[in-house]
Amino acid sequence: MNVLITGASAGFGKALAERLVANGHRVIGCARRIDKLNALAEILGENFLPVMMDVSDTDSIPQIIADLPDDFKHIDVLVNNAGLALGTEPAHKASLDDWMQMVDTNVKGLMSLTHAVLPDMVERDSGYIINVGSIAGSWPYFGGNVYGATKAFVKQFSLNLRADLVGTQVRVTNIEPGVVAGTEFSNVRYHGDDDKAAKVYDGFKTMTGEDIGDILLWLIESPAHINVNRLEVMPVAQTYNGLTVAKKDR
Ligand code: NDP
Ligand code: 8X3
Repeated sequence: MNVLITGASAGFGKALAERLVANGHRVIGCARRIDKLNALAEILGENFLPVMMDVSDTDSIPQIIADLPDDFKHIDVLVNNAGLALGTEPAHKASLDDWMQMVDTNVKGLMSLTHAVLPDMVERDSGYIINVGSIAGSWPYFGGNVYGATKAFVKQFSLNLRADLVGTQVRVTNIEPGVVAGTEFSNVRYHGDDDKAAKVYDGFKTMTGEDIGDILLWLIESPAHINVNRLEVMPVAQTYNGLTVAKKDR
């Protein structure tokens, strides 16, 4: 299969690329840091095609897809994984630039890739779009504001794609992970503050990028007649909390 992964230079995307190539698939690995992708290509060989792409530069995407070499042109699976959280401040203290970057990447980038790739899948009556959402798209938490809202968009967009694709063989999944350590996610969220980033994972067993890579591989290799609509996954240590009441003595 030909699998296009956005955000293949780190984290989940990189873990998935490694697994797919090991299983004989071809991967188009996209990200902004082409040096990281080239280093991965050195290891993974000719079945990994590094492609420089900024998903938030939405005007550039159709041409990048049109320019793919013949062997990689037909995309069987699109993994919309590129994304980021910026900041954990409450809304009244958050940076508007951070908010905009999250929307441009997590929402507009994902929409643009889907728009560029989906018509060919429908034409061939075959294909699979996997969107990487988050538990933050369903469960509000302090400081989650726009990040959670972008992932709520990703969830509902995924479900609405399922509705539009009725009668076709094209599949859509929204995977919604909870806390995953060992990727660059928290470091990006805390704008490079390694100490704050590390504290998020103190004192409990998290999931890892490799765990998510395994789950994504399983989805991609699952039988073509099964559609996993949504898949929420958390470390056992993470679970739901009740609603908060602000008491007067606080
Ligand atoms: P990482 O920060 O490790 O990886 C993010 C990837 O996205 C990088 O490859 C980065 O590449 C790429 N990326 C970011 N912005 C852009 C852009 N504008 N254009 C192209 N690529 C971009 O994070 P994770 O692997 O942990 O996260 C992957 C996805 O999973 C994200 O959508 C995240 O929201 C989601 N998620 C993460 C969780 C976690 O706890 N880690 C939990 C739930 C969901 P580059 O910088 O080279 O462009
Ligand atoms: C990231 C996971 O728990 O920080 O999407 O929202 S969490």
